[in-house]
This record gives sequence, structure tokens and C-alpha cells, in this order.
Amino acid sequence: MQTTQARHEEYFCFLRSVPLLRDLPEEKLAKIVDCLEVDCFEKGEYIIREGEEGNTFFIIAKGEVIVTQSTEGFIEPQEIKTLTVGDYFGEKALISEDVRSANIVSNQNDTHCLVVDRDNFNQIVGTYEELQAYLKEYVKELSRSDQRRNAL
Ligand code: WNU
Repeated sequence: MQTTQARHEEYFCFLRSVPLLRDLPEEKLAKIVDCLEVDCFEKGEYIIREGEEGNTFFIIAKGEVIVTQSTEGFIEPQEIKTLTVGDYFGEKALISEDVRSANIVSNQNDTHCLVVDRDNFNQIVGTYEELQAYLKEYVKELSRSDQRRNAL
């Protein structure tokens, strides 16, 4: 069995490798690790559903997910992109105080996501103006691209 400390070390190093979090001070990063949950998903499982309320932010630690979205003129949600290890998602509902704006579906068995709740997300992002500005800008850009592809 893996010790708590080894687990802590593993996720600490992993989060250091995520560009978004790279510049956070050590104690901040350690705090995130302390309050992380790990969720596992099988291929085809929905991690996020469009239109639902969401209070969590995810970082992919293992595997791959697909982003899909309901689109004008199509019956099935359309595939937008694939995200993999080190990528994150779910920030939009938290930042724009809105429902989930796309589906996130596991694309591999045993996909692992690190889950950060709203309070901890705000703790991380709220205290770093650069991070906050970066994500806000990114979220605006996502809304623009949703409009361009006629998302519902
Ligand atoms: C997109 N349109 C929308 C992605 C992940 C992180 C960043 C892009 Cl900084 P949510 C659904 C999530 C949403 C985003 C993610 O899906 N997403 C997109 C798009 O073109 N959402 N509306 N591309 S991947 C991605 C940028 O994280 O957050 O809470 O849930 O709405």
C-alpha cells in the first residue's frame, strides 16, 4: 500500500508539472494536494454534463477525456476537443457562475481526475491575480468559440 506521504509527494510533483500551477508557492501547492479528491472513470462515463450545476474543477492525472457540446443542426453533441494528462477542465462554471457549458466524457478506462471543490478553487485562483486574469480571459474566449460553432 502507498503511504499518505508518498501519495502527497506524487501529486505534489504532478501538480508542479501543470503549467497553470507551476508558479504557485510550495505551501499553496501542498494545500491543494491536502484537499484533493481522486475520481476514476471508465471509458464512456460522463464526468460533466452540459446544463448541470457544477462546483468542481478537475485536473487529469491519468487517461484522456473528450469535450462535446450540443450544437445547432446536430442531434448528437459534437466533439470539440480531447484533453489529456496535465490538462484541466470545469473552470468555466466556477468562474462565470453558470451551469456546465459542455460535456466531459472519459475516453479511456481508468481515467483519473484530481478534483478541487469551489472553495479550494477560489482559494487558489482568487489569491493570484495573474491566474485569475488568465482564466477569465480564457473563459471569455471559450464563450466566443461556442458562439462561432453555434453551440446551443
Ligand atoms: C469550449 N467551450 C466550452 C473546453 C478546459 C480548460 C480551459 C478549455 Cl482553461 P464547464 C465544461 C468544460 C468547461 C471547460 C471545458 O468544458 N471546455 C469548453 C471548451 O470550447 N467549454 N463551453 N473547451 S476544454 C478547456 C479551456 O473547462 O468548463 O464548467 O464544464 O462549463
